[in-house]
Amino acid sequence: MSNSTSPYASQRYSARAANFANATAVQLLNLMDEKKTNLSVAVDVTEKKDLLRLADELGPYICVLKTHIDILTDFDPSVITTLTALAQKHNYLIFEDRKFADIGSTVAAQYAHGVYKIASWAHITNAHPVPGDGIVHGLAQVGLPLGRALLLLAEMSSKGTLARGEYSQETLRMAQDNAEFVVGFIGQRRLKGTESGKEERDFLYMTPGVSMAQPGDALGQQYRSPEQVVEESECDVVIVGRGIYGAQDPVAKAREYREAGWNAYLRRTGQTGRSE
Ligand code: S5P
Repeated sequence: MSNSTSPYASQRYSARAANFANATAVQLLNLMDEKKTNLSVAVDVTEKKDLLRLADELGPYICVLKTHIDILTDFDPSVITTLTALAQKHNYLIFEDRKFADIGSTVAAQYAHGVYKIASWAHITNAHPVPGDGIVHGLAQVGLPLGRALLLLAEMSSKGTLARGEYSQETLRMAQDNAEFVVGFIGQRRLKGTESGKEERDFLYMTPGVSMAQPGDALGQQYRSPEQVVEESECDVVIVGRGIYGAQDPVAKAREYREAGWNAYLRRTGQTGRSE
């Protein structure tokens, strides 16, 4: 087992479900152990046929499908109907990576309305904490009655990010104060609850910036391995984009990332030894 900084990092996902009041978080933690996967694929493609094909092909290997629905050039509401059916077929959750960042009243409207009506289909979405608690309250007004969950961006994977230090600690405080709806973070490492002066509680950490092949891209993205993310940094869900959908054989790559992420989790939780 690793030198755990958090009491939750050594627990199994399904055991941690009891730490959450939010039904979406409970569903996710349980399905991860059931399906034996902590892999999320970021399917950043611009045509609906590619999105839907990958969602179907990769579905058996993932716990979360991460979308940027607004990059589709040919979006129409049937995309949502099909995505929702695929999520049910393969038992994964949909995370729309919308990165809300405005005042509460505006984000509530952006979440509920517009072309995409994100709250009506995305189990999980995310927000930058930069506006203050109002952004969480605005999104919660729309999302909580629907049983949705929110992640806050505590840290980013990109070079030069301003989301660090005190900003990240304040993000943790904001989550602790709104834990019914905020189930976790987009971040690069598990933050210590005590660093914010509040009682330690369990949160989910989903981590992008993962590649087993590249150190980064030309636009500031920085990559780490699934082992670094899950074992060293004690994060829970590994998010992989181009490393999977950009490969010649996305299914084969998804299997590789799934295995790497899952084995790292087994070691972290003491279910297998380091030599295996
Ligand atoms: O800090 C972040 C947060 C996010 S959500 N860094 C990121 O890269 N992301 C997202 O993760 C990004 O928008 C993209 O969808 C995915 C990473 O894609 P990749 O192709 O670099 O693996």
